[in-house]
Order: sequence, then structure tokens, then C-alpha cells
Amino acid sequence: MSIMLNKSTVALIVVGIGIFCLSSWAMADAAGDYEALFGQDEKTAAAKGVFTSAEFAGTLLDAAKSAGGQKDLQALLCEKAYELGIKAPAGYQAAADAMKLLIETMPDKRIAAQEKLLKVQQLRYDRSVKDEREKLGLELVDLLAACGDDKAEARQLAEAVALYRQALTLATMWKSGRTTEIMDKIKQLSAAQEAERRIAVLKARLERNPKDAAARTALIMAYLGEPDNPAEAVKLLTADVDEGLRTYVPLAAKKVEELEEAACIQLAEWLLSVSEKSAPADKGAMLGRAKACCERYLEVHTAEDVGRLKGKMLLEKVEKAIEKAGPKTPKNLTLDLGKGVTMKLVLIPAGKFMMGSLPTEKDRREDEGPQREVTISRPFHMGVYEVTQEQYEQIKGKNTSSIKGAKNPVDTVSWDEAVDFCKELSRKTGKRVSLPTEAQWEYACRAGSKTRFCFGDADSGLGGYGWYPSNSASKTHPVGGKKPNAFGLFDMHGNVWELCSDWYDSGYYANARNVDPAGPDSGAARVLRGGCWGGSPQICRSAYRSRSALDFRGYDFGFRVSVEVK
Ligand SMILES: [Ca+2]
Repeated sequence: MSIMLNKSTVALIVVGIGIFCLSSWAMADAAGDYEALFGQDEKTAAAKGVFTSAEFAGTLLDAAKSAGGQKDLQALLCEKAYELGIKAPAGYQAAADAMKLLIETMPDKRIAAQEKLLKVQQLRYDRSVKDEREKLGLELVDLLAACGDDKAEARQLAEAVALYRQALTLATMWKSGRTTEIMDKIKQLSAAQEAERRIAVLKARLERNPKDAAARTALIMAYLGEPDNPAEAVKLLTADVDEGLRTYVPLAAKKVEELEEAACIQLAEWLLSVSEKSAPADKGAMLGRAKACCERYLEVHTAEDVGRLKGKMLLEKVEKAIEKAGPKTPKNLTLDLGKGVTMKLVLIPAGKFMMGSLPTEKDRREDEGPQREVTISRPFHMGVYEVTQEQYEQIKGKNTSSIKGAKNPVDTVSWDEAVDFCKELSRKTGKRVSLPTEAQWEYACRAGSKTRFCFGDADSGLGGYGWYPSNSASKTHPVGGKKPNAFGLFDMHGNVWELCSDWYDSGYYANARNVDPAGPDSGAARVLRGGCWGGSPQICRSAYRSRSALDFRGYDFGFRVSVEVK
């Protein structure tokens, strides 16, 4: 068999093998299949040198793409394409694509494949120039951060920090939007490393002298702090430690739902008081648990009596302590665009939500599912209103909107133009301004709601919150004319469509990551959300997804901005 196979020949061979294996009495043997198909060619390519190996890697990658029905063979083809591809620059692209395919199709091989992808992408980056270098640099930021996340998850903290530091260097160089996030990760992991060191020292002290009550107490408190591991703290309790520790540490080790009402309040009070004397890095875990205790108490103690009042006051105190211990982020942000033009933004807290809709939702479309829990791990500021024409003109020096009005949303913009606006505004304000991701947009739109719209399920309520055909008179209206949602955002339903930063892919939800998803790596269209003045209620729903080609300037397209919290 020649190594000059074309794609269709390979596809036919692979399909042929698929049929053979399906009907075969033997278990599919990927290694045997590979040997029969490509064994000789691999040897020939290897004998001819690295250039031929690189070319052969491309052939194997094409075969892998066609071998979707046979997972083992596909994985093997990807691995082989990588091994051969990474031998010479001509094969780097195939090696990288093979690992991307493996990551996409085989979740259990993701971590190892990601590390290999990192290796080849670094090689590509080192050789690249100009635009290609920027593109690969930004891709590397994401890849390094993802590998760092895996290491952090596996508690390999030093390795994780090293990867994040590399990511940060590149993120700074290429002005990625992820610098703050990566800096925070490093800060958090450094605190965790510090806590591990502290615990190791205390453990050693206690091993040398088990009667060292001060070391024992300090170690118990350390476990209650950053590692948030009260179960470990319980094991250290002895009769000679402080009574408070003996009483409350076992309670802290229980699940909050298992605590008696009274214990919830007492434990919260105790945690609040000990957190005051604890190291800054330890306060978060203690106060977080105290808050959960207060919330649990208020959940079960529903009678409006003195006890409930006390619970509410304690929760307030704990929340104030959390605010004091954590970084301060202003709730409202106003950007100065010059010449008296400003832009108002509001803080959207970090949190989890159910993204997409259930099959039972009225008017639901297939691309809104599968519904899944998504975490927005960091708070961000979001434009209270759609970007207005006055704001757009101030930044871009022109206004090409179809329906004119200084306070009306800008319309007839393309995705590229909206992104340009964000870049300009970033330069002007020193903030990281971007389009929201699709997940940020839906999270912000829902503002805690699980219904079809931010206000409920009924189409009849839409008139109170947005401009759509029944009330719009077929045009846009000045922003903020209707009621805001629970986050204080106006016109999330209707008025103009809002461009998001993500590529559109109808099947994306099935494979997307659940923490801060940012859309597929590539695509042919960008996501639009929220419906518009000309859009029926069903397309104004929180979960509805629309799309636009890159350079298309829809007369009903606008956008609002998202600003990274530093
Ligand atoms: Ca809108």
C-alpha cells in the first residue's frame, strides 16, 4: 500500500475495517488493525527520513478523522500521528491536530493528550512569526492554564504554579483577557502551598513532641483554614486542647445539613470569632462555613421570631467579615468615554446556573441543550444597557446605525466592529473590555431565574421588560426604557440582538467545559442573544441562541460589554 493515500481511500479502508470488526467474532484489535493498514508504510516513511514521517503523520491524522466509529483505532492513529509529526516542523500541525482530536473524542485521555499538545504547540510557537505568533501565543495561554488547572486539581501545586506563570508571561505579552484570572490562580495556589508548608512544619513539631499543645492547636486551626479539612482537624483533638476546639471542630466536620438548628448558630459564631485571629489566607474557608451555617439556620428556622432575627444579624456580620477579608470590588462601575459621555456597568457575582433549557420548555430549540450546570468562577462587570449610539460614536468616531437616536442602542454593527469598539474602549480606560461570553450573557440575563424569561414563563410579561414586535413599532428604543432584571440589567430581552464573543456551534453544549466556557475554538458564525425589536417572544427567551456570520452587519444587531474585575 502506498503512503500517498488520499482521504477517501483512507476513509473507505477504515469504514471497511469497521464493518469487518462489527461482524467479526473477535474483539476489535486496534494494534493489529493499525499494523495491517499502516505498519509497512510507517517503516517505509521512517526509513526515508523525518520529512516523509511528517507527511505520513498527516495521512494518519486523516485516517483518525475517519475512524470515529472505532475509538481504539482512532486513539492509536492519533498517537501515531503525534509521534511521527513531532519529529519535524513539517509535521507539527498534524501532531497538534491529532492531539486536539484525541482531546475532543476521548475524555479519559484528555490530560495526557493536553500535555502532548502543549509540547508541540510550544515548538510551533517558538518557530512562528507575526500574526501566527500572536495566535499561537494566545492559544498557548489557554493551554498552559488548562494544564495548570489539571495539575491544581491533582494537588500538584508546584507544577501548577509553574504552568500558570508561563501562561501569565504569554498572557501579558499578547494582551490576553486572562491575565487577572491567571494571576488570581497563582495567588490562590501560592496561599495553598504556603498552608501546606505550614502544616508540614507543625506536623513535624507535633511528631517530635506529641505533648506540644500549642503546635496541636495551631495544626487544628490550620486544617480549618485554607485546606478546609475539618475531618483532619478532628483526628488531632485530645483531652488537653481548648474546650472550644473540642466542641466545635467535630461540628465543623459534619455536613451543614446534618447540624441541629442551635448548633448552626453556635458554630457560625465560633468560626466568626476564631477567624478574626486567623491568617488572611485562612479566613475565607472559616467564614464560608460560617455563612453556610447561617444560611442553613435561616432555611430551617422559618418562624419570624427572635431566633430568626439573631440568625439574620449574624449572617450580616459574617458577610461583612467576608467582604473585609476578600478583595474589594465596587458594585457599580462608570467608565468615562470622554466629552461627558459615560458608560454604566454593574457587578455580576460569580456563581453557578443551569445553562440552556430543558426539552420541556415551550418553544425550545435543540441547540439549547443539553441543559447543564455552568460555573462562572469570577465576578465581572457588565454593561447595564446595550451600547448606545452616543457611546459608539464617541469611541469610534462614527455612527452607522439604521435607526438613529443618541440614547438608542447602536445597531447595524458586525462582530468585528463590536470587538474593535471593545479594544478601543480597553485602550481608553485601561480596563479589559470585551464582549461577554455566551455563558456570561445567559447567566447575567437569567439573574438567578430558571424560567423562560428573567421575569417568569409567560410571553404576556415580556412587554414590561423588553421591546419586541407587540410594543416596538418596528424600531429600537432608547435603552433602559423598560424594567431591569434582578442584576439591574436592562433590555436583555429584545431591543437589539446582543453579540457574544463565542463562536456558534449547535452541538457545543454536549462537549463544553462547565467552568467559564468560552465557546468552540473555531466556527463560521458568532453567537447572538436576547432577541430584538422585530423578534417574537420565543426568540427573546433567556436560552435562545442565534448566530451571525463574521462580517455581517445586521440592522438589528447590537451588543453590550463585559469588563474583567481586577
Ligand atoms: Ca437586547
